[in-house]
Amino acid sequence: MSTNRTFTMIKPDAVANGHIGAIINDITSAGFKIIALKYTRLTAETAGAFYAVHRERPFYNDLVNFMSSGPIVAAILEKENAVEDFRKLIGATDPSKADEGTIRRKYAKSIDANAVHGSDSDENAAIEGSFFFSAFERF
Ligand code: IDP
Repeated sequence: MSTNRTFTMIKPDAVANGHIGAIINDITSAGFKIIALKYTRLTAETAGAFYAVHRERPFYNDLVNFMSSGPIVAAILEKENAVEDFRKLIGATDPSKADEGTIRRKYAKSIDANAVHGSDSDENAAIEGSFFFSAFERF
């Protein structure tokens, strides 16, 4: 994946609360192009593998349970400066600390159920995009 791409998930809380359309609209309105898009569901095993980097964190088990609790939407997005600009668009991890107008501020209720994921580096964007999409799906 080139460096002008990032990876996102619309998390189970935002899917369950009916925010898929509004969140995709916010993303495309901010200038991101959708390269790949998938409605799917993580198991405890695949969520655990996706978040393996957080294995030692105290919230790891809760995070894995939450992320496998319902369907999600996974997407690869393209824009100049994608990783940094997307982190700005979603806002801080804790929605109560996220700036007004950010996706987490608008659609998230708590630090764990925080509506969206956004890759934190170009390297992780490539790894995470490949986790969900084959080379054939992310041209
Ligand atoms: P990020 O998603 O903003 O990059 P990370 O620190 O990488 O934040 O954490 C990954 C995910 O783990 C968060 O999006 C959130 O769902 C969950 N998380 C982070 N910190 C906490 C916490 O203190 N309690 C519960 N869940 C947390």
